[in-house]
Amino acid sequence: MVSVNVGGVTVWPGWLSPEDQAAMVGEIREVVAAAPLVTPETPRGRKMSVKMTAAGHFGWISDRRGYRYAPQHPSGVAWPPIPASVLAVWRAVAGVDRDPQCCLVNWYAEGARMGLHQDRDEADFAMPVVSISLGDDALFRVGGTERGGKTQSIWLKSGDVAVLGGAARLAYHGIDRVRPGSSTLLARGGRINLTLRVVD
Ligand code: MD3
Ligand code: FE
Repeated sequence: MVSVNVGGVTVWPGWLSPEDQAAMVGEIREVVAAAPLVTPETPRGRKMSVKMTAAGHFGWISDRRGYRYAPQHPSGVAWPPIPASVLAVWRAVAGVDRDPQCCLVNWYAEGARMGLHQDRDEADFAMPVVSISLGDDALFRVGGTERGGKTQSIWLKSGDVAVLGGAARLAYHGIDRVRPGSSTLLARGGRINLTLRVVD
């Protein structure tokens, strides 16, 4: 298996076989059945284009009161457990002795995007973030640790795993666009991104 380094981010193209991807999507559908996707609202009242839910001890939520990690889905139910197949990816690539406490599920329909941001709501930036891409290709952009710096772009494809650690942990990053029809994994199209994190 050969990795690619983009702006300090390590990407493992095709880490998951098509069979493993299909099985993982089945497990994520169970997560979504227990903890339905929500359209997060920013504290300023704008709706995000990505729908979200989570598994694990914490989920990341955003609403008019602000954004934060929370131990429950907005409906009040506990987040379902992180699927075993997802946990296995973390244990293979994260290189740390802790397990993730959050598996954030980002669901991109056609036209959804995620603006450049830093992930800094976690307590320990020595802990990496691991990302798993499923479904349609996405144009991922990563820059430096300061807003407005140079950026690099790479297409993330279904089955790719990215490890965001070291200096890249606080890099600005986002998803510019998703390429409709580029994968047959999801019957109705779109993209799922899973991010695994240690939170506290
Ligand atoms: C680089 N998600 O959930 S995953 C997010 O594809 C998020 O849904 C994107 O950014 C997505 O916060 C990108 C790749 C990723 C995740 C975390 C990072 C890249 C990162 C943290 C630091 C640097
Ligand atoms: Fe992020």
